[in-house]
Amino acid sequence: MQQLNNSNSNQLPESVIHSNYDRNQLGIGIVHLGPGAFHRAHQAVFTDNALAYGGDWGICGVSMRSKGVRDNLAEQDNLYTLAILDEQPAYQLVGAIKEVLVLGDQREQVMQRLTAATTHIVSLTVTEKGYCLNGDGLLDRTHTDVVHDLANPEQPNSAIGLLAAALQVRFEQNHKALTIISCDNLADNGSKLGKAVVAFARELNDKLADWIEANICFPNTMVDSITPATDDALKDRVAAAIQVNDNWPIQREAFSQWVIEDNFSGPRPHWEKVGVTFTHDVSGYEKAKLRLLNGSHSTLAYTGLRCGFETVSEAISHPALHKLISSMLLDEVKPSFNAPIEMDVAEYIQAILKRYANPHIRHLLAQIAWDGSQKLPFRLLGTIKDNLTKGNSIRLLSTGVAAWLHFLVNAAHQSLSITDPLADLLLTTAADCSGHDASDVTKLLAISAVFPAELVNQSQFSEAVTKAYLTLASLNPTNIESVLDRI
Ligand code: CS2
Repeated sequence: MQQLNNSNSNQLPESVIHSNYDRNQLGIGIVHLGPGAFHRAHQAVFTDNALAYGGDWGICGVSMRSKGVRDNLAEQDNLYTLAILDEQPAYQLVGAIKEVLVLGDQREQVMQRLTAATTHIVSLTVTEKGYCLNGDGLLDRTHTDVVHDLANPEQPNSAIGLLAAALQVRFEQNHKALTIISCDNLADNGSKLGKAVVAFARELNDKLADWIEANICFPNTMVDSITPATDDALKDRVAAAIQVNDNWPIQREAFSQWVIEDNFSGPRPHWEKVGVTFTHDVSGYEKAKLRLLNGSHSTLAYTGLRCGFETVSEAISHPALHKLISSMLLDEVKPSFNAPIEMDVAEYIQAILKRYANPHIRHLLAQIAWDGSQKLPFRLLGTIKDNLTKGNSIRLLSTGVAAWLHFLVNAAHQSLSITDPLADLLLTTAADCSGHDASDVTKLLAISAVFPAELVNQSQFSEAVTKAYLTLASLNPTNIESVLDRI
């Protein structure tokens, strides 16, 4: 079977969707840090669709460390297939990514792209841990990468250091400003990114920090589309559908939403013509998504794994887990924030539960379970904090926290590795836990990098997590209904 490439990309089956633009004439206007599956399923697809309305908005992807995306896409002229797996499956050829570089191998080319006058946007999907933030959401100056980059500002390893280095060159050469767009799941993502870059720059050069503050926009955004990791089954399915080999197709649900604060330093693609929402206040959309979708995703991941399920659709199909998640969303998360006036939150919750039940998407709970120390503060702890302030219930929210604690203790006892930047600290602490004592909770809530002292010191919180932890201690695939009914 032929390899997908420029020459055969216009001979694919008629059913394959593709956006109408001349890719050969397409210039690069966007640099994206972290061209992983979510970027390629979400922002790159919105951009590919917007290219039909003109503009040199080709994307240069920059992998901070791994070479896989670059090396696999290089064999196919950086083309790839998006498989939309829903009631009506569809396949789209995506050509917006024109180039993929690896920072460690191609630092000079990366800097050339970042400092080019034709680059108007830098966007990021580097996951929560890529921002090098502390528990207060500010730049963590003790972070290994930050320490390295401040000592070696021209050889940065972190996204923050790389952005500062690129802005330094643009500042010195008096280049036009650009817009830096965070597309990661953290609250106030753009504001936090901007503050971190300015704080980093100020350590090196006050004038640069002042210039960034005055000229560079960091719009907040909300991003949403369920995008499971690529597996061999997807590769086989795509090869059969498009009749050429694609080294790295991407899969996602039909639902895809992007809300961007209308705050740009310069030009941007015609994203508004392809369904992107521009607003002056992203916060309502962001809280709705982070708290309702991501908060329930993490809760379902840790409870579902303990119940012996592998995927989101399997777990949400169990009546007791469906009841836990829907009650948590309706009774505890919904009252925790002010949704955008146009949003029907009850309808949004039902849509989330339907999305989770999508039988065409195989979304692994183990993938969602990654990086809990970076996710729970935005997904559950912020909601708990607000509910405590308002005097609202935190019983079900605390169940998600308690389920994560059991996930850690189970991993430690089974000598399993976990994907989390704080893995060593988490597993060392968890190894000292029995799995069924209240003292476990005291030990794990003492991890201040995750649990702020002002939250832990509120007895309602520690008592609710302890109660849920002790109830979940006996949870297993044979007693799901009886145990969860006691929550
Ligand atoms: C998931 C998210 O892996 C996870 O943590 O909760 O990737 C989720 O699928 C996306 O935010 C959906 O938009």
